[in-house]
Amino acid sequence: MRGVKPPPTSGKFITLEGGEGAGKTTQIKLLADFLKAGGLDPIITREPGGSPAAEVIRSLLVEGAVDRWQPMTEALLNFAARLEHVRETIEPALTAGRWVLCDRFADSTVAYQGYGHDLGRAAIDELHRLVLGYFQPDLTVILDIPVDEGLARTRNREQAEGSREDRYERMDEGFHQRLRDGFLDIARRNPERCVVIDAAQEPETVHAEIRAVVGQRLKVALA
Ligand code: Z5A
Repeated sequence: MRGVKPPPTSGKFITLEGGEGAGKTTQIKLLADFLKAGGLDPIITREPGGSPAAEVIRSLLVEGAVDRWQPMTEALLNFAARLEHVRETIEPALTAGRWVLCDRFADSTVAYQGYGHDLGRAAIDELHRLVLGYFQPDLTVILDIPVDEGLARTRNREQAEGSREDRYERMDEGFHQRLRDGFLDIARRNPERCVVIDAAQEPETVHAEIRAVVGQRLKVALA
């Protein structure tokens, strides 16, 4: 039987990042199931959102009536939601020794608002220091996929579900390419924290690579 032997420390904070259709939601569920089968009790959370106040901000940003925000307004709202999420959900879970698996975190603000909307990495890094100090995930998995493949996946999903493209999916290809380049640049600048995985592979292959990375980087015995 597959098993997980966590070290005798507090919980671990793992984030999954990537552009549209990279498969974060799919992979977070697979990873959570694997960790549960090994005896851990991880929580799955997401951004924007993940605490009651942060979900209110998400409803403005993702499902709200406003179709176009100033990029800095969007960055500020994402960090406001993030502060609530960290204080109310993530830190208490880590202190209680639980693992936290998060669908997007601060790297998404660097990629979307910093690179995609041209606010620049330095401005987002400054905001991060102001709001969260040096708080960062223990491990960030960046799911990398060519822009056209990721967008094709989200469009297929929308056709199957009968939903409409969201405002980010409607952005031009240049925006999505800046996102992809941005995530790869984040990984290059933070090699101790970030690992890039080829997300164009089969879901089970991607999952196996994530499991291996979690074992190696977080020094846990996974079998
Ligand atoms: N945003 C921001 O601008 N600034 C910030 O600071 C933060 C966020 C935190 C939140 O959207 C939006 O907020 C997001 C960034 C912005 N922009 N958008 N859009 P969201 O939470 O509603 O959704 P998302 O995070 O963008 O998720 P996604 O890209 O739509 O999907 P995903 O989670 O990466 O993928 P998935 O749902 O797992 O898979 C997508 C489809 O592909 C689905 O049909 C799967 O069955 C299929 N799939 C998954 N993996 C595979 C493989 N390996 N092969 C084939 N098919 C696959």
